[in-house]
Amino acid sequence: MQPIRQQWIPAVKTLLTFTLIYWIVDVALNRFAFSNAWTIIWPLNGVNVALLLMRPRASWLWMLVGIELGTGIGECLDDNLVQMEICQRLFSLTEVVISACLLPPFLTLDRWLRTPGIFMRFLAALVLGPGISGLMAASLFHYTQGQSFLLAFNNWATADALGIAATMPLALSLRSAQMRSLFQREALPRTLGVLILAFAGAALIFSVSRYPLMFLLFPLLLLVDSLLAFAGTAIAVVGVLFISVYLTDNSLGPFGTWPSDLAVPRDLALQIYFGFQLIALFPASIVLMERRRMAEELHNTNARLTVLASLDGLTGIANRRSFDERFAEEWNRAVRHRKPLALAMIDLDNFKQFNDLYGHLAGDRCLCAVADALSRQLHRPEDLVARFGGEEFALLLPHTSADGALKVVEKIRAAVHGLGIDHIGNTWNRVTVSIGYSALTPVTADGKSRLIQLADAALYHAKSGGRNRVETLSSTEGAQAANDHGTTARNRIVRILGRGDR
Ligand code: GH3
Ligand code: MG
Ligand code: MG
Repeated sequence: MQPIRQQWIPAVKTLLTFTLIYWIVDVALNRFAFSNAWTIIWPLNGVNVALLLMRPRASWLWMLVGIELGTGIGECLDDNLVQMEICQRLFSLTEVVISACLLPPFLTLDRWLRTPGIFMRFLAALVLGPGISGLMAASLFHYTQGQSFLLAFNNWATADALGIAATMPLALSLRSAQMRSLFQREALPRTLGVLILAFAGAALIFSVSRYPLMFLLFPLLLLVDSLLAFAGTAIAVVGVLFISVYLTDNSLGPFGTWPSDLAVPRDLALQIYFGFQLIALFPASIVLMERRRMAEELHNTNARLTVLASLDGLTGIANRRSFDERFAEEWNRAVRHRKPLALAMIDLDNFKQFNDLYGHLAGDRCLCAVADALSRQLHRPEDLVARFGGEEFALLLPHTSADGALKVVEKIRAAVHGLGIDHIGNTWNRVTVSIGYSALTPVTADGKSRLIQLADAALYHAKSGGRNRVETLSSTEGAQAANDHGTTARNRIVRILGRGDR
């Protein structure tokens, strides 16, 4: 009992919902819209195809029955014969099913538009669905009412094909991310502005008959596409089509004043004209969308590459290249603002031995852990820690005096010690770092290497002083060291200052 109820209740719900909605829509369209113009465009089947594409095939049956029942009731209330209406509903149902079967199922708009062969499938859906049901309808009207077969076919098939070409893209776009982005608060004025432009252009094109403005429609729709993408164009197309049908139906514009003695009648001329515009617009819209997507992808890839190129491959922190760039920037900023800049060189103690004892892979893991510990000690966004090379790291602290730098580097030294990574080849039996730092207020654009030399010399000091310690060297000490060749410590500094790579 339970499974049967579970199957039937949703089916009946679907049936009743669609019947009610389509009944109301059909009555509303017949009452309030242009009742004579349905032979030019029949908009509902495009929506129906879109609804089917959005739902699994298993649920199609009850939706279709609801759709055709609701529309049928609406049409019968409009004085149509019941038997004729039943036949027309069956033809309409055939059309919708054929078109929906020819098109890919809809999950997201972008994916749907990027289905291989989508343009050919769109074209086939436009031609075969309305074409086959048009043949059926034309036979019915020809044999029961004596209508001209060609006229009856045209009234049915071209109006439906135009409806599918215009309303299906809109119905598919309604819940897309593209559509949402068009109506976000920041984008809304632009979206409305472009749509108003399109509608005003359409009103002009289809109300003026003195000048041939019809050739302006395609460039206008392409412009809308380049500004509002597929979803925005889908809105514009439906609006423009309704404006054109309304004005033509009121005998205005190039089609409204169409000479009645021509071989091609007015409505067919408008349908052919619009049909070709829409068929040409569809692939153009896809090409523009792909172009936008590729430009976006390229931009994202470039951004990713820029980030990758600035990071150290092993530790994931900034590499030497980004250190050099940031150092130059911060140096120049410090010159402009007359602010101090501090630099620290951090070197792992006896790290060669660590590798010898534990292997290079363990050495790599240790470098990563140390890099992580260093990063966690920095709290200002402008501070930077980078892998300078090998087992050396550089720390850049803008707007920081020597006193401030001391606090940071001491925290760093303690943090690495606190990691507690075993290193029996080191005096403390764990991994430690020695740090040399220096701070100065730069006055000229050149002289960056001076700060590196001072920090490097101080690092040498820390090493010779026993390791796992921090040392500094002020600018004057550095200058004295360069002039004085007396003491061994200062000789070492001179040796470092002389190292070509710094
Ligand atoms: P000191 O305390 O004087 O700095 O001694 P040290 O052994 O750390 O210094 P030295 O310059 O003699 O050796 C540095 C070692 O760092 C050499 C190399 O084995 C190791 N090293 C450098 N880069 C890497 C790396 O990327 N991975 C690993 N595992 N080891 C590295
Ligand atoms: Mg070293
Ligand atoms: Mg070392």
